[in-house]
Amino acid sequence: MHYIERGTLMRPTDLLARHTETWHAATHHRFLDGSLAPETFATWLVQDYHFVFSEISCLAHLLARAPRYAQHILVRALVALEAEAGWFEAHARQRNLSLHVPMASTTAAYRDFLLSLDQEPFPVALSAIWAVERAYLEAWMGVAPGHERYRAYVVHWANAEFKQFVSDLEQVAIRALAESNSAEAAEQAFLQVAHLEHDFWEMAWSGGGGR
Ligand code: HMH
Repeated sequence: MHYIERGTLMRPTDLLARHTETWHAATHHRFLDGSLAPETFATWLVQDYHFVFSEISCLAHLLARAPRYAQHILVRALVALEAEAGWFEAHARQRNLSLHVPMASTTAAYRDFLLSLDQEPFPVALSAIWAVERAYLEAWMGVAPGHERYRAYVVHWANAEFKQFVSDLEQVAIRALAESNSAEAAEQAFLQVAHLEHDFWEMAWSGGGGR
């Protein structure tokens, strides 16, 4: 594996081109094809609800030390995620699913990673968050409009507003990275996000077990 050298100027989108296969595995999965068992979908839903909580926590930490130019996008992200928590609660109610279920080990690993971003330089943490959001944008856009039964979920991320949000986040991450010397660490964090995203689909597919 050839990593970006220290001091190299990098845009977060360069990482997509540098790791096409890993990124493909993060954003494509049979889960997304729509022909999944209802229990598989339910597993994803309750585990992603946990994920949203971990991301809110991570973003709140990040906001506390954000430079002025990054505050707006982080506040926007937090507002969106808090609304998303309510959205998951409504869908769980509709489907009669309890959200009080233990975290799968993959969900816990993702939480640990998100919380560990607080120890990273700000540009590294921010570009990791960009990768997290970009992963869902691509995954759901890739299957839009999707099976009728799951359309409400697909369009939750496969829409112009979310696309704009990810693109705005990208601009802020570009600025943060340009002012730093963190390309190598940002690449490592990007790869961790890619692996965790893949593991998350696998976990949902295997009913919460597996990795
Ligand atoms: C696993 N990745 C996962 N869940 C999400 N909700 C997102 C990304 C987007 O916030």
